[in-house]
Amino acid sequence: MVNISKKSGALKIVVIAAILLTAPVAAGVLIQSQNQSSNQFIYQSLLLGVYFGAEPQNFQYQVELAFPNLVFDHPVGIYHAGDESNRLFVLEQPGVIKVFNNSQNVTSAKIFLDIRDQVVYGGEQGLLGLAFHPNFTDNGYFYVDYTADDDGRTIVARYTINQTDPDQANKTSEQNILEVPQPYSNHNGGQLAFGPDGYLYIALGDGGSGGDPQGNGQNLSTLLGSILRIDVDTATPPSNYSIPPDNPFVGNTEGYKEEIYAYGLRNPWRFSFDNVTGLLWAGDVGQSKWEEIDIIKNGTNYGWNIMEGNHCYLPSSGCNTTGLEPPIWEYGHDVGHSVTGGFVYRGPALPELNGSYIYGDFAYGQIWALEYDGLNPTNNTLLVDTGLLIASFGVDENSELYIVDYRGGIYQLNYSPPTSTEIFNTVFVPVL
Ligand SMILES: [Ca+2]
Ligand SMILES: [Ca+2]
Repeated sequence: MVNISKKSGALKIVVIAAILLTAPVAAGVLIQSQNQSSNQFIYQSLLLGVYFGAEPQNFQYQVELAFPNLVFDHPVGIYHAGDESNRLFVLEQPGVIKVFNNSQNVTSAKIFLDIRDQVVYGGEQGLLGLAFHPNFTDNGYFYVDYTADDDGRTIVARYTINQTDPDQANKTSEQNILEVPQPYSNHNGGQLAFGPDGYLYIALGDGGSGGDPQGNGQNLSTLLGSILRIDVDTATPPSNYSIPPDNPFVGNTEGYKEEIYAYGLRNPWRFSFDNVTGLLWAGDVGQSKWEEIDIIKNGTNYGWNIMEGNHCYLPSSGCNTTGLEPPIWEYGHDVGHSVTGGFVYRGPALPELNGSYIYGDFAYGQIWALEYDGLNPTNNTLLVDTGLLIASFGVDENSELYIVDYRGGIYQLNYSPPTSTEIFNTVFVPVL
């Protein structure tokens, strides 16, 4: 936290001058862009405006352990089942799903599924994704994405809940939906989610190594480097799924994979649907310079490995960008090293973040709020620099947001009003 009262005399004069010059403008812009008018928010914006020239950081947010008694083994995801049971499910990368009641004072989590004997774990391999069927309450189906222990291929499989114990999955119920050979151990994607259309979306990275040596990102004849969309409620034998009729390459004669929904992706690490707009948001991890946020649309090419973010990658200059969709936001490796896609915030606890896309950096631990509507200038705000290894974000049945720290804890964002000291410094310093 930067506090004006801690600054040296000379710097203090500069800061005060900056305050006098920029505070009203900055505050006005922020208020307009947020379209909010509560006294609290105006006041928060004034604080932001005051500090805009000195420290571009919203110091009022912090993270705290959401379930202080629970520690997980390399967690990479948190989910709810959509069954109004108020349970949360945490994905442990070695191959375990834990379940617990969504209560701050919960003291233990149960093992919901343990497939460690089928999963190869380490680096970017392991149990990487979980999605509950939209009709889970009726059919007990859920889907996982993991790296197989025998050859490192990606498996997307369906499991069924134990009929007599809702906190137990039936391990022998596994039905493989999709298997994808992996040429290298990294860039496996892994996110699964059902869209508002009822179809299952699956993230696959470019296969791995560095720089996409096989050119999988731009190759429509491989499932790698893509977000897939399949219909798991209708099977077209021998597949255990069918192709949605409006998938972009349905019925093509070029040998393109009909499962592909969007492509040109390097390693989409966490995507999510905004449950208000239905938009699909993804973080795509960069190669060596640029991390990016994309809004994923049907049939669209996100550029890898021709481009990394908004920049030519191969070739390194003068690349042909025709037909390539740029990210809606990017940041360089001077800021962070590995984006973790999050969620458009729709929870009740932090209404000032409603509609902002909350995402982070795995390596450096920042959490940002990105405001994007395709019309107005995109606004990216650092909420908090956590020091966590942000493996994932997740939401509960109330759309409240959680942050998964790879070292074991589940965190949530909270907001603390400015202290009286901050009020004094912020409001009265300019008139001294
Ligand atoms: Ca791989
Ligand atoms: Ca891209």
